[in-house]
Amino acid sequence: MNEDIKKKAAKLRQALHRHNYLYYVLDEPEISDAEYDRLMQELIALETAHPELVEPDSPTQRVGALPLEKFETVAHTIPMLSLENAFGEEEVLAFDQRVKRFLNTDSPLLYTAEPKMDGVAVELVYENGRLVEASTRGDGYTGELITLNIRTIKTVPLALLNPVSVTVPSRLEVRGEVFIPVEAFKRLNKERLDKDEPPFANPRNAAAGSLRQLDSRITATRPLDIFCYGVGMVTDLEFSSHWEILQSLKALGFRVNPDIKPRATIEDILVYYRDLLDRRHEFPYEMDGVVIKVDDLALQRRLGEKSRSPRWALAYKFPATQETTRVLKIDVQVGRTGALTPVAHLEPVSVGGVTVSRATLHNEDEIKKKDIRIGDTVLVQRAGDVIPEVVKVITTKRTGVEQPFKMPSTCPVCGAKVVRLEQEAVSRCLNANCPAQVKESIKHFASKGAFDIDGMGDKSAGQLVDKGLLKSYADLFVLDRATVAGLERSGEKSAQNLMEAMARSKQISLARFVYALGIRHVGEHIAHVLARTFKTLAALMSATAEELMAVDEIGPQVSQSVRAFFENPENRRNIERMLKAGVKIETEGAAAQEPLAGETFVLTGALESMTRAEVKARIEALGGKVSSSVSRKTSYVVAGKDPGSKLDKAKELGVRILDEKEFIEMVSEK
Ligand code: JCF
Repeated sequence: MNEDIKKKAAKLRQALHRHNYLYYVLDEPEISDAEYDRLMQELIALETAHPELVEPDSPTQRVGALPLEKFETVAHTIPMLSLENAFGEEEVLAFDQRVKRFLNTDSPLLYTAEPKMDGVAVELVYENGRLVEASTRGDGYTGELITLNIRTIKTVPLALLNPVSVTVPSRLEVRGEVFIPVEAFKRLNKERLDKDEPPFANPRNAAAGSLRQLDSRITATRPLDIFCYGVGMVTDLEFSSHWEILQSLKALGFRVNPDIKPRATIEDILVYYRDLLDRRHEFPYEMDGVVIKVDDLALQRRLGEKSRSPRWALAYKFPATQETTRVLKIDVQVGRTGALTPVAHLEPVSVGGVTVSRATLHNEDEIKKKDIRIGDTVLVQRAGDVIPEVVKVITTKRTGVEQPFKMPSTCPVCGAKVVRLEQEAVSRCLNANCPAQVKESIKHFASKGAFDIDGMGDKSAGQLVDKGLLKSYADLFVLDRATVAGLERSGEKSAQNLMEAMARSKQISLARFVYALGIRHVGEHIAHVLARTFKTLAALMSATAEELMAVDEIGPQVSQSVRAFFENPENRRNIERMLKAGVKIETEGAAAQEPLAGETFVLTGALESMTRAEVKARIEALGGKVSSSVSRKTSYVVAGKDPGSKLDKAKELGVRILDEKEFIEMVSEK
């Protein structure tokens, strides 16, 4: 192999590692996205031409690899101990006293404290500056090897940064906590709900589940992040304090929590704790307490460990968001799709400052698995924005009078027969006219991403259905003002507002309209895809299963569900009635606003007037798609300065090539 090519690849890898760090860890990029992409493309081209150059720590290898059969286990060189917990200031002050007594000193000690992350503890092993192994904490002594999954996390360095101040150690074990930031968690769960997948109960479960994937390509799609907080075995480096370790980790390219309190007295740490407790919801990540560590490593060594935890550290936990209470009764709610969800009514209890009187029990199997009975004393928890849930039954509190729950065989709302399909965990009421389903489908129809009718929530929809004034969402637009004004707790003014909101909502994009219909498996995203592809309602309604399946991202399940919906005569009638009542689907408007709908662009080289991110956003705003590789399906290749191999490929396949001027013209005149 040509030495120059080898050197060139190494240089590219190093540059990409650095820019990845500047972008993801520091959020301070030094080069444009276009430039970054150019470097990446260059490396991909080199590695494609010389596959023997590919190394596991190459920046090109973050996309995930083929699935494993199972995880191997690995022993930690130095055990990953857990932390002793404290739940009040007295316990923290007692810890400080204990440490001083142990060290036989009266002088104040300095502690470094950090938010305690509620995620998954991992260890990353670097040999000669490269990530070679990553594992979970496991039982503290052996963990599972999850190297492929860890590699997909953008904020984990695949190779150490090499600033002059820090030597590259031949072996470096770094410890940290993998987590999912709060906003990313909400987005992830929303996407899952849209796809009819069960949401994660909390960010911790989501992070753990994502790391436990045998298929790292799935992990690669999850918004995982990491904060590193310590080291295991380290060669060639000397540290004298915990704070210094954190600084060195930062210098080596690791992400270290920016909200750490360095070297403070125990009193100041208590102030820090109170402040974090007050402001915990302002942070982009969830924390469940504060970790307090003796800063001086010489003192840490003298203190040593007890069997399970170090004597030099303490986890001062936030007040529990789990409490025990009693299940008073279990009833069943009927959702928009007829799914029956058992809900526990609880003796009200304050969980982390919020009163909880109900908890979802998910479905029948979940109740069986946890063996939850009416009258049971249970542990309930509330995590973030999530609906409270029952963690487990305190079986020692059983008296023998507790009653097991049985799923009703008829719908508690309409009395229709309840059916549980074989492959499904849920039982359903199959009566499409069931008032509960109608209420929920109207609420969905009026919700933000759909018709966005302010004022058509629980109360109004509930009353209108109960009074027999609405039998489906299609009746909404024929409501008159007098009827609306006649609702309880609805004066003239709010009736007027609701009528105006409905009138305003009648002008609607095809994507919102399709989402509003409440077709199973069609969430906001899929509705957009369908609208973009078929452009008119008529075209979508008459699309065959094959035509639907041919669309990127649409599989047999969605295709079938869409077909079934539009084949149902009642649904077709409802749509007709809405159109008659003045609902205007902005078919042409949408087409005019999305002139690039159906077109796929590939970018290569840098534009002078726009960054790559801007180009992408502009194309997508106009309804087009950006793809990373050129194929016969590519509509245009946009070639800037220093284009890469994609330009050659485009020429080879006869794909239309736009230069910067042509591209700007295309996206600005419209
Ligand atoms: O954030 C955490 N969950 C966390 C756990 C932070 C730390 O600094 C830790 C830890 C577990 C053990 N430090 C040790 C020694």
